[in-house]
Amino acid sequence: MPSHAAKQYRTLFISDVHLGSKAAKAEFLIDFLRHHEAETIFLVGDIVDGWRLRRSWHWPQLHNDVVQKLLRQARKGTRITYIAGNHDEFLRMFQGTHFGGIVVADRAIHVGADGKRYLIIHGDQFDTVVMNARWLAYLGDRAYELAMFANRAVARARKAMGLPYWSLSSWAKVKVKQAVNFIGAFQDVLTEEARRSEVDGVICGHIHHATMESFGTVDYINTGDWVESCTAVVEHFDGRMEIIHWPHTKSATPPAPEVFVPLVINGHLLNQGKGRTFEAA
Ligand SMILES: [Mn+2]
Repeated sequence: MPSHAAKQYRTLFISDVHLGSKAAKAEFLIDFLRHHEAETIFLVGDIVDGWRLRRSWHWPQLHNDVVQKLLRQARKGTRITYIAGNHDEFLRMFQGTHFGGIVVADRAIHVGADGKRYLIIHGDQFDTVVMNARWLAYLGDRAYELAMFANRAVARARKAMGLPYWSLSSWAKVKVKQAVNFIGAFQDVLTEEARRSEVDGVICGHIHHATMESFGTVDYINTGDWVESCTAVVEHFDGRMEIIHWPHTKSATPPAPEVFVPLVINGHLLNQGKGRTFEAA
């Protein structure tokens, strides 16, 4: 049923929902989709978290509702392209196929209303650690837990020996700095790929960091995520791109207790969770 409340856009770009993980803010995304409709939707990867699903099955009705809402929009004529990410890379086997009107692809070119051409890609393809040593990413979670555990033990030992407290914050600062450097490196490589593809911009996800920047002649746009920040990118009918930060509305019932999904790439923790709790494997 078309909603009167929905704002109309030319295109919506959404990524990193991680359905199948407890951290997915499915309810907020459904609310967002209720308020934002478009002729074309690009799902820019990691919509379904196959890694989490393999480790522990978590598929509540709300996650189904997201899928159903998208399928319904496809039936109503919205063009939907599902770009595979690293967490839903099983889809890469189905490139070019359709399911329920949704086209699966590894990458796509989108032509904006203003004629600008964008490469749409998740972005993990350029992360050699994720591609070649997937176990390192798994290990990343555990390594972080271990580091925190070790820090507490060290703090206790130092206290017992009458030594001043060694703060984790300096260590954390270095980590954050590395994460910022990583974001820069990610932007560089994606921007370079856009240049190679002879397009005017790149729209990607993967690092859960929504931003819109210009690097020389190339626009770098990251859609963010629906695990923590609840962000999406919209294209207006004149081709203007905009990041929408969807507020966690009061009408929505409180989300399930926050489960922090650490995003570890190249050994760097990229996202800083609020409730730092870890899901049992
Ligand atoms: Mn990803």
